[in-house]
Amino acid sequence: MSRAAFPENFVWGVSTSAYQIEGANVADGRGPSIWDTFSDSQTACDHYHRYTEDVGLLKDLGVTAYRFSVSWPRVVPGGSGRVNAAGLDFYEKLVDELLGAGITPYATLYHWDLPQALEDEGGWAVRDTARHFADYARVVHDRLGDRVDTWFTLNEPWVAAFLGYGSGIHAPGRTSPADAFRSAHHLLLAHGLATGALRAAGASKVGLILNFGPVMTPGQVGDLSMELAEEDAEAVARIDTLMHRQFLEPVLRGAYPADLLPLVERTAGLDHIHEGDLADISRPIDLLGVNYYAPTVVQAQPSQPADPAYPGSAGILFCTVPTAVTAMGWPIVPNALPLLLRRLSREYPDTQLMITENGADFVDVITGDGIHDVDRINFIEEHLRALRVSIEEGARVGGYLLWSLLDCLEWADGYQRKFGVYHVDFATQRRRPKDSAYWFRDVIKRNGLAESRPKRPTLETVA
Ligand code: GBH
Repeated sequence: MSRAAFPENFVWGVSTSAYQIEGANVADGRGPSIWDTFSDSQTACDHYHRYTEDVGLLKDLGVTAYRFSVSWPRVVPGGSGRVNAAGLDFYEKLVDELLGAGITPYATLYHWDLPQALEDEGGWAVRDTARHFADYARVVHDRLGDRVDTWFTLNEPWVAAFLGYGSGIHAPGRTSPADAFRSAHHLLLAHGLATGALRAAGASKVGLILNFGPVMTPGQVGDLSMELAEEDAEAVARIDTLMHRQFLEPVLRGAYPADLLPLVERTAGLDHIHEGDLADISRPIDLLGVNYYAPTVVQAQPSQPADPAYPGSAGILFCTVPTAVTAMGWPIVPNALPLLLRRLSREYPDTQLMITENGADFVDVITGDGIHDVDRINFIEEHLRALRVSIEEGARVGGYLLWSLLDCLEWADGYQRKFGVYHVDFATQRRRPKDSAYWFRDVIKRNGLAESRPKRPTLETVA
């Protein structure tokens, strides 16, 4: 394998999610979701009506896989009970279109769009939601299981629990630290019960996707090997437990981390964790999806109150660092990716990994001759180089799915965030490839990067 090539059969793809692209939120019997309530129903990219065109874009890119999410309220409008056949029809047509184009569909069953009817009964803070999710998983598998092999139960349960019920910056916008911890447990239980239901129905591959923001101090952003003072090491460990180990350990080792339980008990009690739950939660999975965008930068600061997205984080300051950032303000640290993959490979050596999201929001330069996004290209290129190093070191990473195919609806941030390799004009819904789309297509075609990095044009090379 050359310095820039990727392994044979490496999966190249892109990811999207239902609420961020579909629109058509009242079409064909879809029920309301918590995001319709939180931020008014949106047209997004109108993908529901333009999916054939969008599969055409995937074909142009040459991807081998496409990860999309199924909208729970489209399939089960009330969250439980009556199934909306028209909702399933849409995903069946999408999957058939993908298969016809030679693209492997990866279905995510939950990317944050909880049916509003279930939120009205307590949402993820109540246990029944987990059971309803497993029933819904079964319904989707019954229709698509003969054509979809790879299933992801949840996307980023940390975000759903702690931004939805802790800080309230995401739907349903609740701000209860106790409910955030309860939601985290019920999301894990939902994953476990759905995994059981999918297996019983004969699903071939089941996975879970977590968000990873490797935790480090400002000093470590510049020098990853830097030694930490004891209080900073404790701050890093506590945030790592809340954000990562709270999910990794129950799923992959069948137990909550010992340092998490006192934080949960103090905030929410432990009554919501029933005997037998961890056996359900730790059913074997085939694949851990890794979403990586940026590190989480913290340091000890005794006077600091807890951040509502991290209940139990009193005494820890979340820092900004003077490194290059994306338009979201997220620090660009490609070297954190090998660090993360090394850690996952060491701690969970039997787990197969896939990068299920990586990408960046930047301001695109639109001129008469195209949409120029050299910053996005550089971001992806640097992360792919880092990933290539990890694979060489032995990390079991089977693929890379870029976020995202289209500029789309960035949750609470709306439409001004641009993560797509295709530009979308939301007034006309016209899609146009950015430079990064052509660049990514070439990476896929070559199964790797060019040996030398394309230089930015300088005055001399232009002249
Ligand atoms: C992904 O989440 C989503 O899966 C996807 O839908 C979304 O469009 C994409 O990222 C781009 O944002 O400041 O406390 O929130 C990424 C979620 C965002 C979680 C950054 C951690 C920083 C901590 N991550 N966040 S906080």
